[in-house]
Amino acid sequence: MKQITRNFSISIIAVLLLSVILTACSQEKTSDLTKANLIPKPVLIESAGGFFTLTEHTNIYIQDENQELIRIGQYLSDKLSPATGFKTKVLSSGKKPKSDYIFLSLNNDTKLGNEAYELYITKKGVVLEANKPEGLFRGVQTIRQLLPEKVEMKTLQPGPWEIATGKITDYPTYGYRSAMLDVVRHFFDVDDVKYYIDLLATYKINTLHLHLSDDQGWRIEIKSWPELTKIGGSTEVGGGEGGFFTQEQYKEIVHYADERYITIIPEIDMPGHTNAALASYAELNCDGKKKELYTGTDVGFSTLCTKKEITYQFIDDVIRELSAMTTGDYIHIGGDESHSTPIEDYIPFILKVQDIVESHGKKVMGWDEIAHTQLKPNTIVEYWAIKENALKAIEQDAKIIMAPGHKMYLDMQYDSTTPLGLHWAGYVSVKDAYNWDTDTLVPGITKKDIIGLESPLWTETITNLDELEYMVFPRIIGHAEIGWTPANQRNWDEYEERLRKHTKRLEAMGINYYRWYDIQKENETK
Ligand code: IFG
Repeated sequence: MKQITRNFSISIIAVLLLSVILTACSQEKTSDLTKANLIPKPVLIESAGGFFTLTEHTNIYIQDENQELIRIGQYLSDKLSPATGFKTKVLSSGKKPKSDYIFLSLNNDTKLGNEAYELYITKKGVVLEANKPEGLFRGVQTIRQLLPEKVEMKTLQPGPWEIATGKITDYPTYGYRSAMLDVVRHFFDVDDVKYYIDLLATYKINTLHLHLSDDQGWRIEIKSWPELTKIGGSTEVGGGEGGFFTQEQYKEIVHYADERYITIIPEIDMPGHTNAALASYAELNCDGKKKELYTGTDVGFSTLCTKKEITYQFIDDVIRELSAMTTGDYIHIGGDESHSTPIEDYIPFILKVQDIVESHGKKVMGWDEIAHTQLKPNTIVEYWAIKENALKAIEQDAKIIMAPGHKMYLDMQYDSTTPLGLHWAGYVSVKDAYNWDTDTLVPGITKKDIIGLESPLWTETITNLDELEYMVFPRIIGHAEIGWTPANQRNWDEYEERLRKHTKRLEAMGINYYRWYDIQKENETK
């Protein structure tokens, strides 16, 4: 008898213990939608104080046979199914049922722009409306964040899958919200780039600038100049095997990004940062001799031969082939750190390159140094280091992308103990990356001049996705909020609290993010 009693009491204790653990793990559940932990923070949230519960009976309904909406619905279903186990169907029924629905519809309401969306959540279901499919796709990221963090897990998790009821009206402050990935210093292959694109989409970032050529490598196949990848694509910083995208692979990346309403902007850096091209073709060098391949991390030592006609034939071929594969309007021509190109050669060179880009139906983007040249209309200048260059660009009515190294460069160390990265622009803490405003950072660069911001990750010291995640997260999440949420709705203390809670979602996504708060605790206890 005693044994049965003993077993019974053990099992009671086990059940109690399990229920305590489960309750502790379940994040604080609130029916107050305004308390939802959303990043970027939406413009307007109203709470209705109840819950909608997603179940295996919930389906996604769209208004008609719109292939884009079907694809967006399927994207959401695919994001939900691993953790919920639900096979949420996408049904083009034209109208929503009485309950158990996520309804996607276009409302042709142009007033808030192409990325705006409205979410109406009731106990019966969720309605997501937008002017354009792109807005629906941004709203889908919000739906993901309204569900418990564990929805991002790749393994089956217990429910319930509740979303607080209410209304969200949301739209971005800036139309250009971008990340830049340097696939040259260390090569990141197609799967790596797709993986990063998916993370960027989660935070409503809408552009990925790919840095495809530099001193250490040439990373895009150009059929009319095959040695560029055969020789120029054969190494990287540190002497590794490098790599490159075939034209098919580049098109695959562009398509994958387009399906997430992310525009790819390819960069061919010139006239500086060109050693890989100079090592691939003797005729591109002024002295007619190939350079040696370079696997170090110096900058500013290379230049195309601006005096030779073949240089412009080369550039024309490269831009022609690249433009044909690029769905976006812009080609980035670099133009940075051309310390080996005399300014009197640099200026006419950039002029000619702008004409070449335009002749292939694209517009020009460049680092801030290109402002030394007469800029074509619609040219966009990326402010990264020299504010005087940005001001020169504004004098020419060019638009500015804010990418100041001391705020936006994700290869900057967090502090002096960061094992990866550089610090020529200073240390960039999680707070430094967030706690500033684009429109007031540089006197003379004002809201009317700025079309958005960009978070560059240069990869001299970054060799794989784990290291990329460590340097990029969580700082890029703050950048995403700066690009989306109005400045008067942002402040560091409130954001940091939201970001700390958001780390559970980063962990559910398996992201190797930098745990800044531990450091802060250490500093606080010092
Ligand atoms: N500056 C160079 C990059 C890279 C970077 C590392 C620009 C525009 C320093 N140019 O940033 O090639 O080396 O932080």
